[in-house]
Amino acid sequence: MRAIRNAERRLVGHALACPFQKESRGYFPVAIKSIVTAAFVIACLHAETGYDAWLRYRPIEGAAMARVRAALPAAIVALGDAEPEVAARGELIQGLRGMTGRTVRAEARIPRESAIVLGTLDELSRAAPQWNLHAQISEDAYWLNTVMDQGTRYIVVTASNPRGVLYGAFALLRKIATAEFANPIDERSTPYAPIRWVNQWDNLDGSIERGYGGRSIFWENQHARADLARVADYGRLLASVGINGCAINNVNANPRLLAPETIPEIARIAAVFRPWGVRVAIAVDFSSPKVLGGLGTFDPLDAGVAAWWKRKADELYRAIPNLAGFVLKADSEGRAGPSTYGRTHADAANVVARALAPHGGLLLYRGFVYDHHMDWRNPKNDRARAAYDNFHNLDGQFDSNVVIQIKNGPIDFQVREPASPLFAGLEKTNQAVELQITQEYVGQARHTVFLVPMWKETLDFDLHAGGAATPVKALAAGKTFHRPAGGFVGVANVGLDENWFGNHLSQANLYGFGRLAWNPDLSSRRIVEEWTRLTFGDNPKVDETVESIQLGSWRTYENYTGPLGLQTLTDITGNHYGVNVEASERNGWGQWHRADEKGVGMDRSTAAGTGYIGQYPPVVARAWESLATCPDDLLLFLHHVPYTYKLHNGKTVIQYLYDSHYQGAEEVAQYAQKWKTLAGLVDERRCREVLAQLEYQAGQAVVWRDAVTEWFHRASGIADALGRVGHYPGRFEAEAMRLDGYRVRDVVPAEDASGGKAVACAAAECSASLKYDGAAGWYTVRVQYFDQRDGVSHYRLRVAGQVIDEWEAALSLPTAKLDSTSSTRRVIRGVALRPGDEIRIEGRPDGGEPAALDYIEIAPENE
Ligand code: GCW
Repeated sequence: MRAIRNAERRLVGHALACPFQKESRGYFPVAIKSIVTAAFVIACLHAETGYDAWLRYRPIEGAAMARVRAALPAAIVALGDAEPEVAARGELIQGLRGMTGRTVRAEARIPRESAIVLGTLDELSRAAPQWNLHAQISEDAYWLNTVMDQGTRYIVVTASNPRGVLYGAFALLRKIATAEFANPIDERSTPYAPIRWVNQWDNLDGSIERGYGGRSIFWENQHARADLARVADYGRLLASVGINGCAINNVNANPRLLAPETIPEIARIAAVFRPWGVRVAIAVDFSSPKVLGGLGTFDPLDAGVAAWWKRKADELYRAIPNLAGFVLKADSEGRAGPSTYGRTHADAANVVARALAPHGGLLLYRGFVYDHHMDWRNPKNDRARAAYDNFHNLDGQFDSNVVIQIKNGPIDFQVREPASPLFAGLEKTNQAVELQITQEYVGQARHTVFLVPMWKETLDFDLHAGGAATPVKALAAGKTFHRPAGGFVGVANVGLDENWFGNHLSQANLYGFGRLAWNPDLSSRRIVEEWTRLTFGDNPKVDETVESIQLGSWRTYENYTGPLGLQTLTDITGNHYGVNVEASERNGWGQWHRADEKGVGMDRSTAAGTGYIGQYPPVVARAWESLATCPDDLLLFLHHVPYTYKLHNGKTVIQYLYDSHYQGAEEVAQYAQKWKTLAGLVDERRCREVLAQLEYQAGQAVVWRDAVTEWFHRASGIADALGRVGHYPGRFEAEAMRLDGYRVRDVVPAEDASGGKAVACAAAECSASLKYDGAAGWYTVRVQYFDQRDGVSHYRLRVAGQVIDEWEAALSLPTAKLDSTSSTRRVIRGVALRPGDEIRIEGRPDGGEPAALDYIEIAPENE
């Protein structure tokens, strides 16, 4: 019932937002008003904000519509009253209405007419024993089946449990939306792993650690939000791709989460998720028995501590009987852990897991444990070793409801890392792979980076554990060593932004995560094709364009941010967003790339390096130990080589670094160009917003390109064979312009600004100008300026006195400094210039933001 109400609320919501709605009231007599209104309600779904993501249910087109209408029964029945089944019925009614314009009739029992029948196998064998539907269907799997009964045709959606029925309903809707619906149908689908969770790093104050799509949908001012409508809609999105668990608070957990007064609030969230088959999990703080419970200790071997965890788990399960379990980050990045008492991770995990076990709860214990105060001077130190070193020796000591949650790579969600060796290092312990959907190190919400191809490289990577073929996906899912639990965890961090992520194209990562967790054998292309059709419709030009952008976007991002296994060359001690090549060096965080004047890369070999490569099974270790067989993509992650070292592709390392950065920046420029050709084919708002995002990204890619290539040029002293690095035709540095009120400032690090300098306005209004002395013609003018978060400066471009463009620096980028993060580009096309014209930028500061400028670039119109 609640599901149906939700569906109605969504429709009404759209209707209210519809600009045509008002007109319909005025023009039509009452009798036909409701018909007209219904039609407009459907039309109103066209006003797209991105909120519906891939569940838009837009009318299907052409022949497919005729086919679906012909096959579609007029009735639907849900045999059970479990919430997911009721939700499934509501979703089908809503989805079919959107896609076919027809509202199927909800029946209380199987009618004597053709119908869609939803129910578990048990319910079906009671309601329709004559159908003889028997099958071995595992938990959450579904079976879509056409049954003929005395000449009447039924489309049956069944499963062993109500959640499976819901997944079947979503699968049926997806098939219809992607024109893959066949009648009759007989299809079974089984999820690859039981754990298909997302984690949200939401804090109780409503902020989200590494969240780029707005504030928390769960929490506000230390409490669960009063209005949890967004949680219900999130549950629906999760269910549509088969995700069955969600940890609703930050792994850097606030002990208050376990306070008696918070528990009813968790229960409220759990109830909102329940119709969607999403079980709530919570992240807990390991010192809770002491800091919350008032015990003198949180020693995992203390009997009082064990009793405390038990009492707490009992209390939680009384309020939330379907709680999925806990997530625990211990002894990591300053979090409390067993090391305080000289205990092991197994001691810590087991004391908590034993409290959960009687209730069927799982403990997801994070493998992300490392020392962030490592001595960088010691060449043998290596953070990449940490997960394996910390957990491998404990294999076999964890209880059966403990799952070690292992990040895909050994460091931390970098643009490229090898698969963590720990996946092969645990044979008698459950494990799950942790992937990051929120784009912390991959452009946050401002760069389009489709991560499925990256995840697939890890999931499909054969670690040769125990000598056999063992892809990471099989190890993580518990298939290789026949573990009782295992699977996939994605750090999602959706927020209150209308489109959930702050970037429409980023939604594909949540979709892709869910689809991979259900079936990691799906190809990246298949996933992106589904997502694109569902999200943007089935115009071939739109689909082809979106798919090609998405499929290439990870490699493109890698090309301009850190190729050859360098990791993302970002500000690793700061916002993890802008470029800062040296930020990883000379500190204890251990994300070192060891670039100096002679060479670059971490020597992780067994022979001379940190020995990390030796953590892999012999087949992998042998291949990576030798430069001859080490893949180029991981070279600098695994070896230190001179800049002149030749890659397998014949280029030197340094030339490859230059080339890839130029290529990456050029590729993003192409994305923006391609997107422009979709004008009129994609709804206006999303079209505009994606274009703005891609154009911004194109500018940022140039910032990255210039900073990284300049840095390596300076370090290596080796020129770019193509003469691009350090030479920028048509570029005029602001510091070399005639300045009125602007003061020259050094930018740190120097490569974050062209020429290492910028100008900042030290008055109420300032200007920087130059006399143009090139040929007359039409030009594109690019203004590189700084958009900090602490103000909204105003800029104006004048040519020969005439105002050509005006804009505001209002992006709220994550920095208050003049650096690569705030460096932003304004592109002004179609500017007529003659020799002698004055080009003048006027800046008006605001708040802490000094309307700073880096340079302008004048390029022939078509470049
Ligand atoms: O990547 C780091 C992030 C932290 C995060 C941590 C983790 C939640 O920068 O913000 O903390 O990983 O995964 O625990």
